[in-house]
Amino acid sequence: MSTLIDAGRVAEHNAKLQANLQADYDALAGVLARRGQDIEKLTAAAQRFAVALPSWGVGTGGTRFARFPGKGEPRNVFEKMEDCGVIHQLTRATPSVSLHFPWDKTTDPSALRQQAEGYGLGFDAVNSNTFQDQQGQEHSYKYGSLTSQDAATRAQAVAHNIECIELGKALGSKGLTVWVGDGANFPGQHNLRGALERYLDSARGIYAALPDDWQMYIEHKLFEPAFYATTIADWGTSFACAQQLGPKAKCLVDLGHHAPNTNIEMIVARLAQFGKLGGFHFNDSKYGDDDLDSGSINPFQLFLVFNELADAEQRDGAGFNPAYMLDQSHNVTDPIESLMNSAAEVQRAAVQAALVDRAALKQYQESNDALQSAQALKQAYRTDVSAILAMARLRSGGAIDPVACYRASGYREKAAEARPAKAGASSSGIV
Ligand SMILES: [Mn+2]
Repeated sequence: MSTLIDAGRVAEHNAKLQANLQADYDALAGVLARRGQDIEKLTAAAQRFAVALPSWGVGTGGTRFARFPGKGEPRNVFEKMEDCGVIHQLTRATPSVSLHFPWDKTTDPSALRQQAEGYGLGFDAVNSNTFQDQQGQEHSYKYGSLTSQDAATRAQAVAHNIECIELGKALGSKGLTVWVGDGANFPGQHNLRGALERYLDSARGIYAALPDDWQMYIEHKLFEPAFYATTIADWGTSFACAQQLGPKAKCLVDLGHHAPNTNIEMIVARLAQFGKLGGFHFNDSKYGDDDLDSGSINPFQLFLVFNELADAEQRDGAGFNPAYMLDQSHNVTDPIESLMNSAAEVQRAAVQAALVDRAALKQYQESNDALQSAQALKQAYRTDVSAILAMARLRSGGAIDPVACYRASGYREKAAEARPAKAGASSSGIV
């Protein structure tokens, strides 16, 4: 694998930190051993953990008001892959990239695939985009895409999704994520049932084009840009559509796409129970679809989501395999640093969930011991597993402290020189 940051630099960085890490790791191993847990198993599981990077996340995002670009932002999909390559080189937890079309469209998919392989990267689900008009597009999505009142507009949106499948096939992807902003801004603007009927009719056209080993992820979102009634607003609608479409259609849970205080872990449990949990877009939120860094606002919620995933894995075995992806907008940080941190925060929640003593928890639950049930979760959540994450990175060839290593490498400064800002560069930001 070719490395974007000199491998010698990473080794030098690790050499400085390794003795302290070993001491922390040994101390944690002792704590966990007293609880009957083997740290080596947890570290091996952390090494297997993988979350996909969003290609749109390596550029600076923005809000409805402004975007303040950073230096050295990638200007095309190949430069985005370089940044993703750095993130994976240092974290070893992000071996795939989720592309967004047409933003990431290339006329040379084999070159893109080759570049990705060089960095040890593959391609996760591809994303279609019918929430904005593209240059030269015949029919506008101003009043909807898959749900448009106009048959030709719907056909255009279906054709775009099928094109995404074709592009994904050329890259080795196995999934299509479909999110539409379709909906109404005013009561009465849409016939609510009619809009969903049109959505399903269009979605059937996309589903029919899916290869047998592909999945279609239906992403719901409560509101925005439709501020009165989004057609696919909640997990119930997503679930109903996934059931209507067939076994290859599943629900995608974006953590920011719910009303405040929604019990997201319960949604996860429900979807897992009925075999329709397709995957995640991880991020964090305070008020709405804030697209903040994973674990930055409510790390306990992230842990509780992974607690349900650990439970589902125990019940359903290897067949339970939801797709993990990050979906964030980085407005005030270096996107590479945010993505490295976020991958580690999701990985942290997964390791913490693996610490839960499930047999003890079951006993507490069966004896209605509410206090100890909650404590069983809290004990796992309060355990600082940072040494496990760092050891997993070290053993997999990454950096003990990815952000420190990245900053010392001067990668951003070099990128700023090599990538002068270009008008109309490939889009990044909020999805
Ligand atoms: Mn999303």
